[in-house]
Amino acid sequence: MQKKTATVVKHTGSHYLLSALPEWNLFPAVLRGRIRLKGSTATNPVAVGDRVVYESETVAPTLENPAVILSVQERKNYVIRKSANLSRQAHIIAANVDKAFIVATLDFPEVKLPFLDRILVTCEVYNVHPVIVMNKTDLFRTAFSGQLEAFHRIYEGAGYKVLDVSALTGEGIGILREECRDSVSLFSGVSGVGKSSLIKALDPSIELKIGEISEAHLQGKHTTTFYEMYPLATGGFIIDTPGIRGFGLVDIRPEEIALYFPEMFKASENCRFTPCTHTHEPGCAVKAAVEEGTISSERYMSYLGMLEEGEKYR
Ligand SMILES: Nc1nc2c(ncn2[C@@H]2O[C@H](COP(=O)(O)OP(=O)(O)OP(=O)(O)O)[C@@H](O)[C@H]2O)c(=O)[nH]1
Ligand SMILES: [Mg+2]
Ligand SMILES: [Zn+2]
Repeated sequence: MQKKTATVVKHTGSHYLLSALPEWNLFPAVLRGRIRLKGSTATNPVAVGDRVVYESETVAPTLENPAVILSVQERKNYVIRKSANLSRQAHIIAANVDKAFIVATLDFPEVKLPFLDRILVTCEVYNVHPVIVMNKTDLFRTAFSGQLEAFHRIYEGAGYKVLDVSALTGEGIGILREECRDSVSLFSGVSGVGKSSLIKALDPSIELKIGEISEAHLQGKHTTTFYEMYPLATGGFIIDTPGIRGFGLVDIRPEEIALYFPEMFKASENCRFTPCTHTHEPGCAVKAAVEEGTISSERYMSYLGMLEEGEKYR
């Protein structure tokens, strides 16, 4: 039997689908026995985006005679989340991604900045380049123009790229498509922001389910239930994900949190004390920047929230 490598493009619960990227030729595979990753508390040892070594009795494995995954190759990076803050178990969302598009909408569902900031911190911790995608601009261009501007000010001020797009009208889709070319990117965000709709807009030939927004709660209905990679006709691979519910931080100590707010990390060079928690210390350059308005108070509040929570759950 020959050993070969391929990338995991989907995990359905009972089996995995693999393809030898950049080729797109899917075949099923299973885990034989237990693959344990050293020091990992993850509930899933193998995630979408993982490169795995497998063996197969046939050239074209089938569900009756699937390939067998033997090991997972070292990851370039990965994105992980805890299901809840008190939970010890963590779930690897995806591995080996070049970019993460963090999709948000001003409303339907309303973006919660502390939640968005958690996702951004997680990207920074795991070395994944985040790009913020503000979807449904067709609804906000006029009605929410002040909020849209404020959002840009906060996140561009923090050093992030913010793309305004609409899966409905096609605004910004060409730019997003260029951003996806030549890379493996992850689409993340809460349910109902339009992750699947955007993927469909990027490549209408991709078959995926799109949900509705519940009238009662103005939230999504968790339509996408699996992590799945798709090839884009114009180049690049994208991973659609189920909407994130809770997002506990993993592997990060309270005193490290500020390192992952790029604008605070930069300003902290001028704090009088090292380490500085940027809360009560005299001569704190971060607090000074917040007062001057060069660091947004929203981002600072998110930071304080994470700090407090981090201390509570130690
Ligand atoms: N007005 C407007 N509606 C949109 C846009 N993009 C998506 N929607 C709608 O938002 C709803 C949710 O879209 P989905 O693509 O299923 O959202 P999702 O983020 O994939 O949601 P989950 O799979 O549940 O995580 C659907 O009713 C879409 O038609 C947009 O650009 N403008
Ligand atoms: Mg979806
Ligand atoms: Zn400080």
